[in-house]
Amino acid sequence: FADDYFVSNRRFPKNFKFGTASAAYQIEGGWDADGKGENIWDRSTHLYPEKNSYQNGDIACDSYNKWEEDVELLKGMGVNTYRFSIAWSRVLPTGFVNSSNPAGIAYYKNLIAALKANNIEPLVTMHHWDIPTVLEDLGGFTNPEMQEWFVDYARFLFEIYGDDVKEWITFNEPKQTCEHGYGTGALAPNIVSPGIKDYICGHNLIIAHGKAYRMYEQEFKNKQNGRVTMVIDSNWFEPASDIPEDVEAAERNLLFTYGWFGHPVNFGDYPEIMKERIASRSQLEGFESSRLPTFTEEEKQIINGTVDYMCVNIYTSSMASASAEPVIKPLNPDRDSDIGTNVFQPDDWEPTVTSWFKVVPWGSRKLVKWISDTYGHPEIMVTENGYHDNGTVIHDIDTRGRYHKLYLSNLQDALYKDGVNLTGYMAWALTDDFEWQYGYNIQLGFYQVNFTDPERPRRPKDSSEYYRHVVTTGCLVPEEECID
Ligand code: PNW
Repeated sequence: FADDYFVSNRRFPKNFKFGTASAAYQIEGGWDADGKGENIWDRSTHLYPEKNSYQNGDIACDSYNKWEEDVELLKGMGVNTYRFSIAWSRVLPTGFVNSSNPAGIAYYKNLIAALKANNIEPLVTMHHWDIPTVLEDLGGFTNPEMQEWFVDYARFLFEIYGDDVKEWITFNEPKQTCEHGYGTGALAPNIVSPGIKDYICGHNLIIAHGKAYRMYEQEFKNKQNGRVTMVIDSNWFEPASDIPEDVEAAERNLLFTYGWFGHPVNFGDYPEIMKERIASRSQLEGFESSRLPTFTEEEKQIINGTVDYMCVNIYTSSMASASAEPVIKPLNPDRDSDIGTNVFQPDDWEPTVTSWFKVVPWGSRKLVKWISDTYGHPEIMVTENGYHDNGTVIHDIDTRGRYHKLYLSNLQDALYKDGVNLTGYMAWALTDDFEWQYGYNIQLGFYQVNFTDPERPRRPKDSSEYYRHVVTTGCLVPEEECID
């Protein structure tokens, strides 16, 4: 992007939700502390260290012990919202509701109370990739029973925390959970079954979400008055040219990515193009029925309209162009062939340390505009956005600081110029953390953590100052240049 891009000097609305986001496995540590059960990330990092950069989250940022310090950092930063996740196996060690763990329950009770005492609203994710291994051994998201196990877990959370938590997220990034947990195998539980188990996972997860939403509606909504939603991640896909085939290729990628989950929870079914293409390729591959499962009429009713507002995690963008129909490989289906387009990132887009991650601020504006247009102008929250480096850079104003500035400026244009009802922005992340398969080699925090020091000290990076300025003033530029 051009360096002369004009950074907006307008102020974000007074009630805009600014915060940071995190996930239990990435920060807590205490993997077997005080009765916590094993989850699929504990198992993956212990049994398959080679799949996880030979590192693990056994201690991570030690936020299980240092949560008060983290709340102090949040308070110092001036955020009004904190997004975090509950480790299912910390509160329910086996995953089933008959196994509850008082120490785990107390941990989140205390955290929530401390946040609220500091006027920081908790935005709570129920599942950020870490299901208890007992449930995984029963098939995890490939077992339809998972729908009911999740509903039971959700009810347990609403009962315990629902008087204090008013903003609930059922699932974080089901695309990652299913595509990489059960398709490519890059993420725990590291199951390799592309084009089959990834879709089965998505199917059960969507119904689990829908059932949990309905249960909240029926059993809690009128006394607790909270909101329930799902977080969906997607790249923006830019057509490689303006020929109709490339425009269609880009749209098709958005539908197979954001729409895979966004359509069912808004409209009650998968996008037509997904159903058509997977069914027709499945048939050519010799399957009796589509590899993409079908919702029953009853399931459609359950899932239709089950997000109180929409969420998106944004990191980067890609270009898409039309391609010849990928060859039929009956024994090796995969999601990319189901999409059937070329996807790439041009060499002249600004790189980061991560191969798939180029800095594309304008893509964030287009993505939230697409979500707004596609789903009837709902309220939208950006629930993650952040910049990868190798974690050694303290003076990160021109990298991470600039990244947040440019993405926020584009998002603000979506709000003020495109009429997108954007109400919040959660930066990933407050502190450096365990970055899944990359271990500690990639980092996104406003605070550096020394992972070789048993005390896990936090040290501010320069970007923390910038983000403090943004959230406390609502301005992306110096306050004196900001207009109201
Ligand atoms: C997010 N992609 O995952 C996760 O929600 C976080 O837990 C994670 O730490 C964060 O990204 C930072 O990397 C993603 O391939 C993983 O586009 C991959 C993609 C996007 C998001």
